Amino acid sequence: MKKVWWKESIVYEIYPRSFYDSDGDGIGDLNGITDKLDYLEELGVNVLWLAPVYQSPNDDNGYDISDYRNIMKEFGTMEDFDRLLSEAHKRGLKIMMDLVANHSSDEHAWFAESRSSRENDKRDYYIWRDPVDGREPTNWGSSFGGSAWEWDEATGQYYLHCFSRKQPDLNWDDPRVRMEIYDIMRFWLDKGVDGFRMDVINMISKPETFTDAPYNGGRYGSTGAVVANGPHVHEYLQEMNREVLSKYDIMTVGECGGTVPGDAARYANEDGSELNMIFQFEHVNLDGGKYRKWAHDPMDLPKLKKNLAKWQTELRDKAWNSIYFNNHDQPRVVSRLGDDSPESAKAIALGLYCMQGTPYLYQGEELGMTNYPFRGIGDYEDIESIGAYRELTAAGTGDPEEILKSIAYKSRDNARTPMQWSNAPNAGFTKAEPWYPVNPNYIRINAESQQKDPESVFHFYRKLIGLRTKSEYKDLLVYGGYRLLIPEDPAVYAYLRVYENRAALVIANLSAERSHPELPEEVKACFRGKTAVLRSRGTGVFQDAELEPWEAAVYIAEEKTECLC
Ligand code: TEU
Repeated sequence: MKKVWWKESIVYEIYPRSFYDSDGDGIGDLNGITDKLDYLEELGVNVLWLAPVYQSPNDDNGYDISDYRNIMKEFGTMEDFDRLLSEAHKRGLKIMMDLVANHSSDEHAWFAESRSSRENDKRDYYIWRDPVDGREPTNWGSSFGGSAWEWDEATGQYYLHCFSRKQPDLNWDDPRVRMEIYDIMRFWLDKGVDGFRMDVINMISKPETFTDAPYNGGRYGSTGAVVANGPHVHEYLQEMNREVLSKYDIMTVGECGGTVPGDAARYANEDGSELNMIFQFEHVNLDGGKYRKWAHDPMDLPKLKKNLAKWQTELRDKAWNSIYFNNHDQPRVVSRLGDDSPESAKAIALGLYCMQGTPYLYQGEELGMTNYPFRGIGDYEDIESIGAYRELTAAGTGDPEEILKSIAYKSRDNARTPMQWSNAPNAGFTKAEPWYPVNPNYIRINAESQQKDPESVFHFYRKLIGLRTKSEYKDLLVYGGYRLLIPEDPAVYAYLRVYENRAALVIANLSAERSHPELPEEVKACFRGKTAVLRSRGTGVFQDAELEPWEAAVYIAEEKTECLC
């Protein structure tokens, strides 16, 4: 397996709107990120993924871009961006931008031209279709509720928008569109940007013919089922790689919902002809229910462990994994897999981030920031949550209280509350009225108090990151093999990592109860008496004893490990 810097990196996603407000308008900004680079350097991450910072009307908080070559006014200026990039590089921090190329904003100049007339030269930059039997061309639903088709009276056709009606899908089958996107990528890479996270990149190649999609509990067909992994997606990514990516030493990760390991082995293959890695969604969809993600059932740990193990083993030597449970679209993992306690935050982190693959942290995860205490639909800002409530209640099949409970548990707004810097008003995020409410638990959960507390979640993450990036066990944790242990245990996630003569036992009690896992004899023999190189709590010496609630540890062995392979 080739060794390379992006496999050995730890990525930290920043949602700029909620990170730090330096100019007192209640909205996070680029200078605010620059002001916090020392904090990120102390944490030990080495790549910063910026959620979109381009000009946008913010219908979907920046994922609707109206000008790909200019900075969103609320976030600052291009000079502010250049300063952030320069200051990050001075600290050895790389910057990864968020490329949103499946769709633009309807306020982009391209769409203004495309919609102006059927004969306009840019008409085919987007996807227009005639009505079928006087209505939408297919039954496809938007991810944000309603139909994926919007009627345009002026030209008598519908345009496709897999997301909001203000996010028209670009037509990647038109080579001019592809060349426009490649030019935009070169613009940012020539400024020194270190890579791209690519938004829903496996949706860019639409099917040759548009037919109805299967229903999945909603009023509309499931668009993802017919649009993901389209007929030309690999052709287009290989072209992007030849035209742009292969010419720079950068990192790329494609957001690819609806993929299985076989797909990832193509998108993120080791021969480097497409992307470095992908975000797949199987593990974060396991606790879905009748309404897809909108459920609040607890995660079934044996199901989760087997799914994680499947990706660890089936990509081995074929493609590279990303490891995540948090981002700007996911609820807080300490509320989803833990019990909001700092102990559970540490145990989850150790269990997740000792696996093979590049870890992706999300702002505030390193503090154990939790879900927000929503009171009702009026508390939400996210277009997806509001759309889901409208869609689910309109369908008339669910109890509104149950629906609200599910939305509270899974809403993307849980991840978008302002970063909690201190116990000052508004958690030190802003001196103005914040664009979105701060989680009231900031008094207890904030960076300033945790930086002073060596036992805090922050310092646990810092030590865990150091284990993967600076310690003598770096190659073991980055490149080592993986073997799942005790798959049926309902509470404990345990696995081995093996590299040359070294082995690591990673064991995490992901429950609030004491637990006594039945590890295989050969494993116990190999690690008995070893002292943990990192532990969340407990004695730190491996013995065949009960684990405390949320006890997690990493043990290393360097002899008799051959029996573990
Ligand atoms: O998300 C893709 C997507 O499918 C989202 O609906 C996401 O997977 C879902 O919310 C998780 O349950 C990307 C961006 O990450 C998201 O923020 C954007 O809203 C979306 O694309 C459109 O650009």
